[in-house]
Parts: sequence; C-alpha cells; structure tokens
Amino acid sequence: MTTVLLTGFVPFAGDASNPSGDAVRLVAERWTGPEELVAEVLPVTFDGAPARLRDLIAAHRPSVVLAVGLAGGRTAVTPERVAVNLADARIPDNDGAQPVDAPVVPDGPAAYFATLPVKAITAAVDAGGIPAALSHTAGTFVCNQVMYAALHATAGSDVRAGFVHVPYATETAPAGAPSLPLADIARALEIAVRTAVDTPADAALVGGALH
Ligand code: PCA
Repeated sequence: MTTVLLTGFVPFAGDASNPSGDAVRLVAERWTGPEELVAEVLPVTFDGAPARLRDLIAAHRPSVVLAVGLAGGRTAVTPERVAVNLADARIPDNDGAQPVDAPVVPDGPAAYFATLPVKAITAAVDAGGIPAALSHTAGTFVCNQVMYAALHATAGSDVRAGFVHVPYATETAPAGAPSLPLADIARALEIAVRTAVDTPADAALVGGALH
C-alpha cells in the first residue's frame, strides 16, 4: 500500500487562518485513495515543525511527502524547487523564536532540490485551470525549514519529498491580497499528490526564471 504524507500549517503572523492547513484538511476529508493519505497540520515553529515531520515520516513510512504552506502575496500555486540550509526569520515563529543566519541542519549540505516532479506538478495544476508557477525559493522561514528537513530525512532513500506554497484563500484573505478560492487550492493539492504518485521522473518542460 502506497502512503502519502500531506502536511499544512496552523495560522501564524497574527492571521486567523492558514489556507495550507485548511486545504489539507479538505483533501483528507474527500480522499478516496487508492493510496493511503496521512494528513497533518504542523506548528509554525522552527523546532517543532521539522521534529513533527520527521516523526510522521518514521511512523507512517510514506513514499511521497508533500508539505504545504502559505506564501501570502503570491498569486499562484507554487511548487518549490529548492530548500536551503538557512533559517533567517524576518518575524518570530509561533514560539517566539527568531533565528538569524542559523543552519537548519548543522553541517548539512547548502541546499536540496525537491525530489518530487515539480515541473510535471506545475503543468498539471495549470492544466486543471488553477494558476501555477514553479518557484525557486521557499524563503528562509519555517516553510523552508520543513522542506529542508523533509529532504534531509529522506535523502538517499526511495522516498520522494517536496513543498508547495499556496496563496491566501479568497474566503479569509486580508483586504487587497491576491487569493484563490479554498476549493481551488485543495484541488491543486489533489492534483499535486496524484501527479507526484504517478510521475516517477519529472517532465523536461521550460520552467526556469530570468530573475
Ligand atoms: N508559511 C510560512 C510558514 C508557515 C506557512 O504557512 C512560510 O512560508 O515559511
């Protein structure tokens, strides 16, 4: 039985909700398989989130790990291509921790590439009528921390892992912020999981950025 681990986050930075956690719950509610889906909502903390993710990977032995977080201000669903070994927080996390220029993993590699088929996922979400774009930075806050931790924990194994940032949900977005309906965000995640499971090698599509 193939198991997929799908995670979102609780609210942070004073927001009342986080569409990543809300969308992951929606996906879990209506998941019909055939894979087993393990859905969890992670704390927005530099220490707690990677630790919880590592525990989930050890407990459920998923073959695909897809972590999801909010990138407020983005207009599209954005699979992340790279996680860096750097925690440099512009705001405190939900524990009040605000690391500056700290490694995610001391002596770990400078970066990891996602081991999910990020270009195929981007293309599939776009083909589903939901705005999608490949991203080359997951930032230096807790989302990057979790993506790096997932790739570090699964490095050298058959487990494939990656991260998707999503925009605000229209239902709960701050005034004037770009957003997508929560249902579209959830559908994008379903497409991402399906594509990740069904696509062993990424598609050689144009997806680079000039800047
Ligand atoms: N977004 C933050 C952390 C939690 C979340 O949903 C980030 O992009 O780092």
